[in-house]
Amino acid sequence: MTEIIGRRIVRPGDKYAIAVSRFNELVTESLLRGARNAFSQHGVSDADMTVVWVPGAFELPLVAHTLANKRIFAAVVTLGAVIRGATSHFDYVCSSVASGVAQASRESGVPIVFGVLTTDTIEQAIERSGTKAGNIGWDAACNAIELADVYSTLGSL
Ligand code: INI
Repeated sequence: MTEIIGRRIVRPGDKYAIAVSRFNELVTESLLRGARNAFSQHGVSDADMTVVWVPGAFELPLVAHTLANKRIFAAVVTLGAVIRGATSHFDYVCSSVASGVAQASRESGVPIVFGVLTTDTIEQAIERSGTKAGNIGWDAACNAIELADVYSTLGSL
């Protein structure tokens, strides 16, 4: 029989960490709410969620890496909002966060989900943080649950 790996099942007692940046807090607060709601609705208790605030998205990779290396979280979610301004700062922050999160995940072997909005405008960010284009925080938490299940199953093959 074919073994299918990759469902969305929360194992009782699994803990999840969320690293969220304060920059553009209007947006990131909503992303955090979406992520927490998704975890709750999949059966993760408040006590099994750890939330760490950092100043900006640039700080997310190191905190995510540190959380992952604690070996107590089934997965880590990063949440942030990088919104294009008049300078090239946006590009540096975006590329650093994206590659930093990917590297942290590879180095730790723990799934770290990229829930960082990178948009041209504040309107686009608001649309993706709980209004007409969904909530990327919710999506990130669902992805974390799915990946935690995948890696746990792969580990026991
Ligand atoms: N941080 C963000 O999370 N979003 C942004 O849009 C942003 N912009 O545009 O500057 C931003 N900058 C701060 C950066 O993430 C660091 O916190 C800061 O450079 C200190 O290291």
